[in-house]
Order: sequence, then structure tokens, then C-alpha cells
Amino acid sequence: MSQPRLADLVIVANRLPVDRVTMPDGDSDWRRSPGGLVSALEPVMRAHDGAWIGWPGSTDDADLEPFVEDGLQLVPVHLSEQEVEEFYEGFSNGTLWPLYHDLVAKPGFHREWWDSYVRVNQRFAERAAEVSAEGATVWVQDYQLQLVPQMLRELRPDLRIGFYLHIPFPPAELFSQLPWRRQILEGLLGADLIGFQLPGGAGNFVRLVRGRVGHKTHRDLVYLPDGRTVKACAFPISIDAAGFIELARTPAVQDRAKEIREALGNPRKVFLGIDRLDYTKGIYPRLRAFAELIADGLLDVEDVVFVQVATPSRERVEEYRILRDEIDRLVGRINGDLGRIGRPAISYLHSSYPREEMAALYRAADIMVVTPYRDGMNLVAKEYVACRYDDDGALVLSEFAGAAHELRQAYLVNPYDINGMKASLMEAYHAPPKETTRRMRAMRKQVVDNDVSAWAKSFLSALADIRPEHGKTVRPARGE
Ligand code: GDG
Repeated sequence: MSQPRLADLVIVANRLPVDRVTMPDGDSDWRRSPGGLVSALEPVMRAHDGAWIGWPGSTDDADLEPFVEDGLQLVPVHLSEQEVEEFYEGFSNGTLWPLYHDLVAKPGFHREWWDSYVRVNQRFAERAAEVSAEGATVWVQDYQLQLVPQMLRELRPDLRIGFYLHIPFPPAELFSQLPWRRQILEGLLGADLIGFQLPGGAGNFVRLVRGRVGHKTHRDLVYLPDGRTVKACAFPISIDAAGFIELARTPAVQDRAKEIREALGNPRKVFLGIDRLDYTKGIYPRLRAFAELIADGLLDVEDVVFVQVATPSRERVEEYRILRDEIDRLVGRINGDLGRIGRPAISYLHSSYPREEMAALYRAADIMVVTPYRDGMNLVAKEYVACRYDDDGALVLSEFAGAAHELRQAYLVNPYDINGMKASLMEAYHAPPKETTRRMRAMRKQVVDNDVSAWAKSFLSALADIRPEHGKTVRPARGE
């Protein structure tokens, strides 16, 4: 394999920030995926000659060499079909995902999945070791790669290593079910700084390290026997707020928002849900609550509609197939029972859309409904808030989403409490404009003041501060 240039900043994530697209002439090319992580890290990546290590998303790319796309240096890690099944769909999404989300579904514990997780993490660590310059900063992302920090430290003790977990970190009572709990904790402790969405996750981690690994801890610090100190604290992630506001203000998006409302029959109020079709997102109870309000006669399909976008996700994992069938059946039953000609109660879209269409949907919706059973943050809630540049609209938000800790002025709900959700949906529906404006203004200030670039800067500068004696520091340059 050809050697890429050595980089001072290396991002290690399960996926590369690009998708393969097939051109009209049949050739294939790469297109940048629109995620907030890429836009947040792009300026700092450019300033520090950064590299991004990740899986290109298909198993056909075994011989793919490192390449440069749109100025970003990308280093592919190959996964075989079996590794996709065991490491990605298996251990990552069939074991860790449900375990870290309050056991909303039952995790599978399979030794061959774990073996594959170890092997793939080792491969990522080796790639990171190869492309990092002396004293470089390496930032490992998310639950698929929790062993990489320690594996990488063994290969390259000179590196400064950060880790960020995008999903919740569970309490000891749940985490302790994991047969490989100690290996995961030790894997993470290879990092100098471990970032979580919320202080609660950081606290869970430190308590577990004290109890299960036996290291000394004090507040957010862990003291290792080799003299290293590891810091574990919260860095709530955010969105490219300015980018969303700019997009929402474009005439094309505004026109499209009008068009969407017209296509829906110009209802008095549009309710909206946008989620990956995932069992953690609480799509089922939210649609039930809305349907009951119609059945109770408190809402009328002549006045309201619920638009639910469910982006296809992890479709080869059994639980996700079951969920899809459940939601299909529920929507069919609700529309069959409660809809009228040209007036379905729920307009259900199982599809993904370009960013412009997402912004138009956010602009078209009067009430955004985000009701996960458990969610690390939930960026959809923040995107909706950013797009409401005239301070109107209401957000109904689960108290179990990380975002609820910042968006205190949302209508907060417990997704397990259908009656409570019905009451909050009605409160948001009847709220006078003065009230919704007051709430939205406060939430918008929160999102605009704490955007994703502030998140990346604060993580990287905390990482630079931990081992100041250590080689070059990667600090975002001013004005980025
Ligand atoms: C994980 C954690 C944490 C969705 N459908 C389309 C589309 N999206 C975009 C949204 C949003 C993102 O995907 C989803 O982010 P969420 O935060 O809502 O949820 P997860 O995917 O579960 O993300 C979560 C996050 O990581 C970041 O740390 O907040 O808690 O679970 O940006 O806009 N984008 C486009 N078309 C779609 O159809 N273009």
C-alpha cells in the first residue's frame, strides 16, 4: 500500500467522510458526505495537514489506496463482508448500540463478534500509527473504535490521543453485563482525553474505572499506574448553525417550504419528525400519541398532519427490519382508521433527502417532535432550532435526549408516558406566538453560541492542555 504524507492531525472514524457515487457515464466517484463532523473539522484539518482514516462503506474496495478528495487526505481501511457482519452490524450495532442506549433492545453477546471487533480495531490503530507524524494529535471517534486508543498508544507512545463518544455512556449496572467490559475500559484509557456528550456519561465512566479496573480517580481525572493522567469530561456536540441558517434563508428553501405546506393541503399546523429509522428514536410512541389526539377529537385531520421522515438505516440488522414493519403497520392502521380522502393523519416517508429538503421541512413545520428513549445528543432538534430564524415554531423534546440539557425551553416529554406526551403536544399546539417566540429565541441563542466548531475547538484545546510538554500542540488557528 502506498504511504500517505505524515499528518499532524489524524481523525479516526468508522466511516470516511465521503460516499461512492455512480456518475451518469457509469464511472464512480466520491462525494463528501454532508455530516456536521466533517464541516467542523475541515478548517482545522486543512490548517494542520490532517488525514482522515475510515472505512469507505463497501467491501469491494480492498485495494483502495489513500487518496485526496476536495483537499482532504483520506486513508481507507478495508472491511471484509464477514467483518461488516461481525464487527459493524454485530458487535457495534447489535451489542454496543443497544447496551449503551439503556437496553432499549436486547444486546447480543457473541464471542466471534468480539473477536472481529478486536481485529478491526487493531487494523484502524495500525493505519493511524502509520500516517501520524511524530507527536501528532489523533482524535478517535465513537463506539465502533473504543479499543483503538490503547492499541495505538502501544504502537506510538509519542502521540497525543483523544477519543469522543457520540452516544451515551451507560451506568455501571448496564455496562457491567458486557463480558468484555474491562477490555473496553482499558481500551479507552489509552487516550489522554475522553469526551462524552454529557457529564453523566463521563461520571459513569470514571466510576466504572475506579470500581472495575481499580485505578485511582479524582473528579474527572484517572491516575494510571504508569504515571499518565486521563481526563474524562463532557463536550456536548452541536451543528454548523451558521450553515443551516444560511441554507434556510435561501429563496429556494423558502419556496420549497411553501410548496411542501401546499402539497399537504395547507393545514393549520404541521407536526414533523425526522429520524434515522432506529428503535432508540421513539417514533412509535410519538405517532401513537398523535393518533390518540385525533381519535379523542382534540385534533382534526382537516387542520393538522404529522410528517414523519424515517431515513433508512442498518437494514440488514434484524431489529431494524422488525422496527420497520412495526412502523409500517402502525402508520397504515392510523391512516386507515383516522384519515379522510386527501387527508392522511400521518404523511410517512421512508427515504433520505438532500440537506436543502431537510431545511425546507424544518421551515415548513410548526411543531418539531423529537422523542427518543435515549439519545447521545440529537442533532435534528438543534437543526430545527437553527432554521427557525424568525423565532417561531415549537420543539417537543424528550428529556432523555442529550439536547434536553441545553434546550431547556423545549416542551420536554417522557416518551414512555403517552398521556404526558399528548398533553405536551397539545400545549405546543395551543401555545400563543408570544410564548413560542420566547422559548425559541432562548434556544436559538444556545445553538448559535455553541456550534460545532466551538465544540471541536474546545475538545482539541483541552487535549492540547493535557500534555503540554508533548511535542507540537494542535490548536485551531484564530478565525477558523
Ligand atoms: C449519533 C447519536 C448524536 C437524517 N436524515 C437525513 C439526514 N439526517 C441527518 C440529520 C442529522 C443527522 O443525520 C442525525 O443526527 P442525530 O443526532 O439526530 O442522530 P444519530 O444519527 O443517531 O447520531 C446522536 C450524533 O451521533 C452526533 O454526535 O447527536 O445522539 O445517536 O444531522 O440532519 N441528512 C440528510 N438527509 C436525510 O434524509 N441530508
